[in-house]
Amino acid sequence: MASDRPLVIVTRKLPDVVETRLRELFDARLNLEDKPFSRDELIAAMKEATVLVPTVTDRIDRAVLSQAGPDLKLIAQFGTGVDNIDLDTARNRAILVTNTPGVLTEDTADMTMALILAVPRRLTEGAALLKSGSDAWQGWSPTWMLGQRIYGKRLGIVGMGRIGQAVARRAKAFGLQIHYHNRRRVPSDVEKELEATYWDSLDQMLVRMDIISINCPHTPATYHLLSARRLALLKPTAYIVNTARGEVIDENALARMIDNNELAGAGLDVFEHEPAVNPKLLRNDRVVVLPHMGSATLEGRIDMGEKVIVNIKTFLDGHAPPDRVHPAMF
Ligand code: 8YV
Repeated sequence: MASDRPLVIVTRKLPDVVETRLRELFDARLNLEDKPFSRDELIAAMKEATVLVPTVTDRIDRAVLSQAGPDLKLIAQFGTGVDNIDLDTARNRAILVTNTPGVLTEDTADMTMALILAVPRRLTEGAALLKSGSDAWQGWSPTWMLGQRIYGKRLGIVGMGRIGQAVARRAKAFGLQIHYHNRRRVPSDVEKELEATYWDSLDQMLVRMDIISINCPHTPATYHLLSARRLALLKPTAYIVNTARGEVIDENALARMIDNNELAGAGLDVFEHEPAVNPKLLRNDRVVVLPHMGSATLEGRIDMGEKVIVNIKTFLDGHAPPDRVHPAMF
């Protein structure tokens, strides 16, 4: 017998406690196997569901949205970034989109800071060498495995939203001098707290920095914001860290420049064509790569699930869900 509760289709496996609550509240169709939906499966889900709970791995473009069924009223994204969803088409079809901002700020900032530390100090290189079991380590040497000092360097943050500010707070404690570029200048009390220097010209900031951290969303305006031309503005001793979205950097140009010693290295948690990673980046010891783990803590994923549930519940109860996404926000 069909349920009289609204059908909520979840595209990926979520933490048990989140799935249990979804089942308690809604007619929730879960993906216990965590097998990513094919495009056809996604379209089939959109035809049937009242609420879809997708993630970054579901590409909900105009063609997919155009096949949504009449019941589909809400896309409650499990994640903060919504660049996988065509927001304009969703709005034109009167489908509301929500996301999960705020709850993954600290985890993502921690991972960003970890990469800022790991790349100049050659952390993964040293760890991998020892674990390889080889006899490559003949004991301590004064000139071996030297990296670059972090303390006192200049960090340029591209995108000074919640995550950018959380990165700045951490970086300041490590003795980095904070600079940032953002569409809007942040309030002066925030600038003061972070002792942050604002650059309205991204180019002008790039030429002066020792480390760049990408913390802006991926939108049409930020696609390849770090283009080959802009990457060439960086000092050859500069490092670049990206925990935002791969599309913000021209990945091919980045890989080529690190290989050619035109840049010192990179720490990357995200990639332009995930899950594919440019083989040049994988091969290069001066590049630390992580498989999109920025928000990957159990607590974070449960908090994200809780946000999804609140968004769905308030919406189905006839209220405005707290985390509505408007195309103009991005
Ligand atoms: C998420 C993220 O894990 O929330 C985001 O925007 O990039 C990740 O940390 C993923 O996107 C979930 O959909």
